Amino acid sequence: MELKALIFDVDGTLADTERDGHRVAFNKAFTNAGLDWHWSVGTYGELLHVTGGKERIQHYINRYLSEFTRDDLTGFIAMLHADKTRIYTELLATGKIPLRPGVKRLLEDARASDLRIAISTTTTPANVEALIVNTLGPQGMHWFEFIGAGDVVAQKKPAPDIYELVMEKMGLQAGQCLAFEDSSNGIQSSSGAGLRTVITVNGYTYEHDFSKAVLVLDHLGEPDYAFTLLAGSAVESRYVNVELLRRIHSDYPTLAESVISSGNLVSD
Ligand code: XBP
Ligand code: MG
Repeated sequence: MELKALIFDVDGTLADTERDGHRVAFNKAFTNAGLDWHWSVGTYGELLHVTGGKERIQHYINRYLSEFTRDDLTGFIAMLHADKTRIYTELLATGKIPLRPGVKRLLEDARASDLRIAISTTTTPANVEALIVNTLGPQGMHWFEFIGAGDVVAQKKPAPDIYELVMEKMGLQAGQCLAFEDSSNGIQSSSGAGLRTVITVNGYTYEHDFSKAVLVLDHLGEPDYAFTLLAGSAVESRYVNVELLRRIHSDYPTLAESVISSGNLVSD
């Protein structure tokens, strides 16, 4: 199948948002609510295995604060999380968190090559908009054909729901897309939806299991700032562009296609 679309995760993939963005915003929201909770860089790394901010707070209470009670705990968590979202989007507006190397260039290359682009993330829609607007400008919102974000699916990553929703909205099959992820939860979600996945690791995820990835890199690279290949074959490339992605796409069968071909059916 021909490559038609690139589907990007946001946190950790488009930008390194977790340690100095989300974590900081969670901590400020806790302080604003009069709580003495503090998520250190290390603690936050452990908490990241639970995707979704509200789910992460709930998990933290269950795991570390079994005595903590509120009449309406769900409402309390929602209030904390709304404040965290406000703080986080204000933080992004300061421009302190840039896109990762190669991201803007690859998005522009995809647009110039008529590849469709979309987003698949567990983060809150307002956070996605704040990142895009503050890095690509307001017109950046039009670059993405569909933004699948937050509570729109029954189960967040590592479930495949959000990738399945994005493909459904775009009228595409897994064999026509490539996913970009940074974490174990992310690749479980994308590969669970049958997608080939390119990984760019970060400080929180470099030791995760990426055995299902078609390519594992430290970042997407730029012509004057080569990526380091961690797994997979990038041949002589120094940076990820559409030409390389088309080659990768044709070299690797998706899960769905390999099942079809092992049943002796030919896929296009
Ligand atoms: C990202 C997340 C998000 C953010 C917080 O995962 O886990 O929960 O940390 O976002 P992924 P919210 O990159 O795999 O999508 O607080 O808005 O939920
Ligand atoms: Mg991510």
